[in-house]
Amino acid sequence: MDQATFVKKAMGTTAEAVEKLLDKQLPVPDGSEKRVVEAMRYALFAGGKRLRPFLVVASASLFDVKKERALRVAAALECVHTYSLIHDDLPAMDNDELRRGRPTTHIAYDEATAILAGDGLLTLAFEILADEATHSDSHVRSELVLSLAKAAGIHGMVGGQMMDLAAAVNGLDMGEVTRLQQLKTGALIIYGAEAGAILAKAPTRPRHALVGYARDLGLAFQIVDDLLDIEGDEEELGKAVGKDEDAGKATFVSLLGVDRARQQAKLLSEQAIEYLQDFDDKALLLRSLAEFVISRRN
Ligand code: GRG
Repeated sequence: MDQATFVKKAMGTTAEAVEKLLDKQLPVPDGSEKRVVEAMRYALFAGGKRLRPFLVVASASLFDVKKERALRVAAALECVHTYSLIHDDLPAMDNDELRRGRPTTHIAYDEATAILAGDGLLTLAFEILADEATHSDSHVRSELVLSLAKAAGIHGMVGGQMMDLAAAVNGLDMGEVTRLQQLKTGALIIYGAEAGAILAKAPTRPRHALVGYARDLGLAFQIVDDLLDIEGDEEELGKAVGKDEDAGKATFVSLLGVDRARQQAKLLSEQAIEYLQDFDDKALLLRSLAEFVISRRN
């Protein structure tokens, strides 16, 4: 089996397990809250690569963490990611009508329900993490909660999104685009890789290695996202293309050009792999993921 098939298969297995868990966490109730839960499920079960959950499971597997624990953290992280997509697609933000190959949540439902569905997913994530089933040690649970709150919050994804909104007005240079992306997309990706180490109460050295790996992986992922916005296929991607250029946004590709951006993504992927040298064969999944991220078509 070649490496791309291997990693895609492993990602599929994780996606299935995470979806099964989320399905159990989110039964549709009878009362007036039924609509918001349906909207949450609509956004969650629309496919998606489940890259962030895979990072949690793959990083946890380095330390022989119990699979059920890793899957709960993976599910929580996917809830936060899906909330961010729902809110990002709203008319007040990116105003998108297509996501994961189908109408965005505010189109399929309505804006108020989409806002609530995002809020519901964000809070559900912390409910899952804080539950004893995630880890018997309350210090570990509290670290999982704290780190995710930081990654998703004002010094992470929300801060990055705010920078992005302001950037449409001010324009950005290379350093600023890097910082924006590290916050907006990078912070959750870093959390995914670090979560395995948190669950395992791993020492500083492997933990730092995972953070370094994920920082480079996140940037490579973002550069490829920028490239796909120019070269990708709307049907394959399941979302609109050409949005960055139309909005006059500074991206890695607008600043570096297509060829240098692609070279940079390759370099970052190789650099990410370098961080894994202490982990030997156990890190095969993470190494393959770094290669997959730069070859992906969606
Ligand atoms: C609304 C607080 C708030 C934040 C939104 C992540 C984000 C911030 C917006 C998403 C917009 C976007 C297209 C960002 C570029 C990279 C990215 C996060 C792409 C979507 O993630 P994938 O490719 O999506 O992992 P799937 O659908 O596969 O899960």
